Amino acid sequence: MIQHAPWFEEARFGMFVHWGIFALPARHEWVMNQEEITVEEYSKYFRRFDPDLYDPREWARAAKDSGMKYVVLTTKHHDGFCLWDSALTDYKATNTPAGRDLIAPYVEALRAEGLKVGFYHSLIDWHHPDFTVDGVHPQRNAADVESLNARRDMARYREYLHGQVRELLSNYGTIDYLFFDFSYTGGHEEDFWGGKGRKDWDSEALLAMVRELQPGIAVNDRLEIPGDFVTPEQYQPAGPMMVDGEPVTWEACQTLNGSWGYDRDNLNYKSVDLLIRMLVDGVSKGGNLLLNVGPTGRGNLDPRALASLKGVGEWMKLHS
Ligand code: FUL
Repeated sequence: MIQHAPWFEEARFGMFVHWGIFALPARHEWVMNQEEITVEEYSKYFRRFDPDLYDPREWARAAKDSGMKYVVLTTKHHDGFCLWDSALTDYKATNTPAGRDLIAPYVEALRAEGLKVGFYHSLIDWHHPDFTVDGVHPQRNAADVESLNARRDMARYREYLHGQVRELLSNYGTIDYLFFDFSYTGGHEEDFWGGKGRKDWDSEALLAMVRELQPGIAVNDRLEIPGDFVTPEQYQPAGPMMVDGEPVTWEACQTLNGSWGYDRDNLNYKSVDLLIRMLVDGVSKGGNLLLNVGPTGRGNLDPRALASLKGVGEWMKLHS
């Protein structure tokens, strides 16, 4: 049990929301990376981001009706685009046609429905000019990687990362949950894909700041130092999860169709029956399920996602 956040294991079921300008190409939240799109080319989505159907109260009601107790939204995903009015960048919702901070109404909507408030925050940033180009960067195959990196300084990026986390945990009242994503040195000192991890983020200082600003927050394990819970991704653990022989708090995150961001033409949806089995399976092994939805570029939930949530909700009403 997380001593300072006992609600977490009681909650058992939450909604993950992957939303940002990657919802416009509607292929995958990694589209910038997979298609090696430059910052300049990608900015067309920034210029057109106009979520006229964004109503976080609808998200909150859909989560609540399906039996979920908390929601976790991507404040910034790996593409670097920020949904809130950060003072540290221009690459934010306020400067798109959306023209406003989209995190404030989200937080308010969850509180109104009695749901716990969660943020996802990407450690990786493919937009920031100081984030060095490594083996998993969209510009990894650029002819001039070395000269690109000569001007980049991870120490400056680290300051930006800490500053943005400070904003998010200072300006929106109590935040219950934080999902950092992700480190990829594989825990080794030597470079792994030119990988980034604990040292790049200064994980110890970052986590200490998080704990100071929000003493009751539950934080995940992707800073490459122990957090409050571990995060199996897109698989069901075989049994209760253990680290070094000790049982740990865990939460599996799962997609509806294999993609986290809105993927319009991907029809590979899990059935409601399977989703319920996954929830029961996880809970029977002592874990939580964080089930993902990827709202469209206009901000609404796709009818197929809504139908899945509704189906699980009907079962939850009778059996939870
Ligand atoms: C991964 C990310 O790279 C995915 O895009 C997604 O956010 C998932 C929950 O975590 O590591």
